[in-house]
Amino acid sequence: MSDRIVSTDVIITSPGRNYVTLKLTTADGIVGYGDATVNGRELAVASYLRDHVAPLLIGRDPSRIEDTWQYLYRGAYWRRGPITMAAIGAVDVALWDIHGKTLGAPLYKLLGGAVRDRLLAYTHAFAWETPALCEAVEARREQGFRAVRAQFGVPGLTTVYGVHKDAEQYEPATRGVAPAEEEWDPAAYLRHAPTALAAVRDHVGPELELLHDAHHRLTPQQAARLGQALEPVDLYWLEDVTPAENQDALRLVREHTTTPLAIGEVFNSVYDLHHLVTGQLIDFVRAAVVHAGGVSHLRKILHLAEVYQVRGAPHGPSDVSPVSFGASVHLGMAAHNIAIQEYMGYDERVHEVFPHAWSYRDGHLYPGDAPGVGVDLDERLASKYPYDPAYLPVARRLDGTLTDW
Ligand code: GCO
Ligand code: MG
Repeated sequence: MSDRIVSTDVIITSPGRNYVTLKLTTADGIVGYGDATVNGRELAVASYLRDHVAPLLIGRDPSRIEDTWQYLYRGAYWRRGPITMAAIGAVDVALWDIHGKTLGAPLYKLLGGAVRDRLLAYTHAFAWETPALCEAVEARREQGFRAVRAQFGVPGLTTVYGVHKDAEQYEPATRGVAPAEEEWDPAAYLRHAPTALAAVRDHVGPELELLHDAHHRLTPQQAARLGQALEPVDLYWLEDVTPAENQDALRLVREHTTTPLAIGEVFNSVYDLHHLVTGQLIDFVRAAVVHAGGVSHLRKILHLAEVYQVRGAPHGPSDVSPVSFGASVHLGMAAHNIAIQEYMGYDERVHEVFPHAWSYRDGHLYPGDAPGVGVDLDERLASKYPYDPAYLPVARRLDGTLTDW
């Protein structure tokens, strides 16, 4: 007789930042974990799982991964959206984890096996001033990274998202019951960005891959100008230039620049990006295992993208837990058109709470050969870090109007 799911648990822990983890246990005692973290909306997805999904899982055959995905997606009248898709993603990853443990095989072997020996990673570097930014990027290269995202301060502003003035790592969310407020001025940014990034390119030479993230804050015309101005810098990509809802914006940007474009960390399903892919308006799709319905759905997105020579580059900030990060590394090992995986890195406490088989070495990621996803949860340690509200900041332009994410 096939195995059955007998219990479900949703565990929220905050070892430096909040994570939501789904734990499924089968009658045979096999445990699978899935990540359901939605930065700043953790309790909403935990409730979706506890109140609306967990009761449907009891008694199910855990090997029916695709059927369970279809049941949770098509069976719910209210489809898509970040909370629903993160919840489905958590179930999907937990089921793949159980499947791998049942068969004694690492996830990437179940996804068709390795198509590469190692997965290229990129990380973040930032500094307020340009000389310090050049050093920060160089320091990342010395740590072995071959691809680095560079973010900088803007003269005239006092704050810029992702650029902390006195910290080596930045954490996207800040503690508290309401978002912090930052400043934003597209004109000041556009005046400064080409000079800052050109200085970094001069400093590091031609080989290091450089990336930059505009965090959805430009109009199509501003984005097109920026893309053009950055062509001599030879970026690996320019990310999230315009708000994700207005997809036609990218047509205008595309028509005016050969700078490669990446978008999609806020996309939840193939329906959010199919026009971008089929219209060949982007070069990289950044959807993540956790936010785009798990391994099963991200794989479908990648298959569509493959037809149009659009490559995958999954989101991997600190707010993607080591569980779905691990699943992403397995997928990156097995999916031919994944180009690169973002690896922001984790606080030491996070590595302790989520012991994992995946590893980083010399600019690359390795999934490891533990069965399933190969990431555990130390529940005793996790319970020492209770949920602590934290939010992404919001930004206002200099006249006080709220700007886009
Ligand atoms: C990235 C991102 C992050 C996000 C954050 C939101 O490219 O890694 O843009 O910094 O803003 O993950 O939760
Ligand atoms: Mg980004």
